[in-house]
Order: sequence, then C-alpha cells, then structure tokens
Amino acid sequence: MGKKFKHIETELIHKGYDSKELLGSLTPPIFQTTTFTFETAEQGAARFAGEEEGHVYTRISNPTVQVLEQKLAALEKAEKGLAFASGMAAISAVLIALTKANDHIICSSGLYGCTFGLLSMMDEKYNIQTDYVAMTDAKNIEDKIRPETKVFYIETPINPTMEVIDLELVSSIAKKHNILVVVDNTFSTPYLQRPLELGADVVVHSATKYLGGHGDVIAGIAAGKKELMEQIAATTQKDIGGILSPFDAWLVIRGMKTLPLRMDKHSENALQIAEKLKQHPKVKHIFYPGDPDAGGYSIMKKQMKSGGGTLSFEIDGGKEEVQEFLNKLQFIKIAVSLGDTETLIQHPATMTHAVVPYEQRQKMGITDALIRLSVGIEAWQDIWEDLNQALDRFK
Ligand code: LCS
Repeated sequence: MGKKFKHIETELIHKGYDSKELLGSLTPPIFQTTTFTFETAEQGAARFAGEEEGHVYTRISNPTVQVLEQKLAALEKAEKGLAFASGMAAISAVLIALTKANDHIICSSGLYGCTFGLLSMMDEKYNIQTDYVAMTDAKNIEDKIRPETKVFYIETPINPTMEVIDLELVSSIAKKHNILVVVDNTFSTPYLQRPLELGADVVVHSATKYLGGHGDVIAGIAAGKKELMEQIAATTQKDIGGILSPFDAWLVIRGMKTLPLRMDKHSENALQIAEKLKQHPKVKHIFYPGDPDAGGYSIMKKQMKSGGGTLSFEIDGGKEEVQEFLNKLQFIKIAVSLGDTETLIQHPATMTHAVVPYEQRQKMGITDALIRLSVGIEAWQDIWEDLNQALDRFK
C-alpha cells in the first residue's frame, strides 16, 4: 500500500491497493455494503470516537472507495483524497466547507456552467460573492482581494474557452494574503498537471471525464492537505452526504489504469485536429493550449505535460450555422461531457453554459459561434474527415 514508485504510470496501477490484503484478488473487490459490524459495543463506541481505526458506515468510509481516494491522493501529491457522487458534489462540498456567510471568492474568468450556478446560489443564499477575474496578471487579482476573500477558485484550462492560468503566480499571491487556492483539474488530470505541486491547497475533479474515461460513470474527487480534507470529510461530505458508491468507485479505478495511454493519445489527436482546423477557411479561431500559436502556450509548457484532449473553435456564423454544422456530422457524437474514448462535440452557448446569463457568457468568451470538441482516441484522420465534410457542407 505504502510503496513509492518513481513513475506515475506505475502509481496509477498499483497505488492504494495491495492484493495480498484481500485473498490475492488482483482487482479491488467491490465492498457492496452499507454498514460494518462491530465485535463489541465498546468497539463500536471506539470507532465513533475515532479511537480505533476501521469502517463504520459507507457514507463515512468504504474500502473500495478508499482505494480510489488513496490512488488519487498519491497521484496529486496530496495527503488525503475524498470521493464524491459527482464533480459537482465534490466542488460544492469543498466550497461550502471552506466558506461561511458573507465571505468572498475570486474565480477565474470562466468555468463550467454548473459551477457558475453553484457560486450564484451561494451568493443568493449566503451573500458569498464571487468576482470573475482575468488572472493573467497579478494586479488584476490583487485589486479584487478583500479582507473577507477566502478562496481563489480556478479552472485551468477553462471549460470551454481553454484559457490557461499560471498556477504558480496565482498561488504566490494567495499565500501572501492567506487565501486558499482550489483548482479544478478535470481537463488535465494529474497525469498532465499537478496543481498542489504548484502551490494550490485543494484540487477537485469531475472523475466523470478523463479519470473514468469511458463514459460510464459519474464521479467526483477532492484532494489536499490532511487537515483540510478531514474538515471536509467530517462536515460537508458526511452531513450533506454526496458520496460515491463502491461500484462507481470501482469503475473509476478501472478507468484510471489506462489514463496515461489515453491522455497521450487524446493530446496527440487534439494537436493534429487543431492544426487542421486552423487551416480551414470556415474556422475563425481555435483555442487549444497545445497549439504553439496559442496565447497560453508558454504557461502550458511550464505547468502541463501536454495540451490535453479538449479544444474549442469558432466557426464563421452564429447559433444556426453551428447547429447546421453539428447536424451534418456523421459519426462524431453530439453530446456534453468530455474525456471519453469517443469524440464528443457540443455547443456551450445552448448546452453546458446555457445557464450562464448572456452578458456574462460574452465576458467569458463564450460566443454563439463557439463549439467545444472533446477529441476521442479514434484515428485522428477519421475524426478530421468527419469534421471536414461537415465544415464543407454547412451553409
Ligand atoms: N468541473 C468541470 C471542469 C466540468 O467540466 C464538469 C462537468 C464538472 C466540474 C462537474 O462534474 P460532474 O458533476 O458532471 O461530474 N462538465 C461537463 C461538461 O462540460 N459537459 O457535461 C458535463
């Protein structure tokens, strides 16, 4: 369990589980149980008092879920990981645990639509206000800091505009002001980027995406220092209760074994597709951090292994043209989510980010012409052929 490996590929497969402890079972058993029996009443009391280690109830801990939590913690270089029923369950548990009424959050200039929805709800209900800030330079951020600022909440790359944020810069500002940095690492995974090593305090994931990787499980994870994670475990995880089921944890564990192979292929394919899209006359802009011409390329090189598997682009036109283009695709699936083996395409303005009011969407750079593409692990030539024929045929 505790063995250290030099390479993340090996850690992904072996960390967090030792078959010797469970009858030699190569893969972790699914502990499909709600509760755990105590040998004596005193033992039960000792477990509840935290005087004796051991499981008591699956909403609090479960051995299969623990394998996933330990694996992810090791990969992110965190002291402790916690698994949740979805990415949103992880994010809400973290943000609610780390703030109280009248606190203030500074957020990256864009983020996933439902996280925007959560932050808006926290403002309405608890007056926890959020400022959305272009985190490209220190002054922009420092100008917005207030005495009640508790958290910097950052997506990098940002969904769906693919802007990247310099995590070392943002974390150094946060440290000076005693502010916690929470980073959504969904698009990169610890294989491409490790925010805690760059100064962040908590990392969150929608494990539904690249970590699971096969489009068959909704899951979320948070990881960070033991003290912070224990606070979250004892409050918002335990008492709100958005925990991950053992079977779903098992699916994520299985998916994660092939993460390096998939991420390398996703990234290679995305780079090829980005190059092709750039040359198409009906494509106006392309946003991919792995593109050497992208504004954030140098930051990507500094903190990521590669640009990842998701990109976005604007076509010449508006909502109708985008819809016509999407409808002309032959095998690429029109669907939200990302990070699956299949290539998925969606229209953020009417789908993932439709909940963000129009004005705010424009400020985030989400125009009606923006399309997000999660490049799968099919042959990139086939992906391009489909995109190309649809681009040629619309309008
Ligand atoms: N964080 C990011 C960056 C996401 O993209 C998503 C979901 C979440 C958190 C929430 O995770 P979930 O609760 O769904 O596991 N993003 C989606 C998307 O772009 N399309 O569909 C879902």
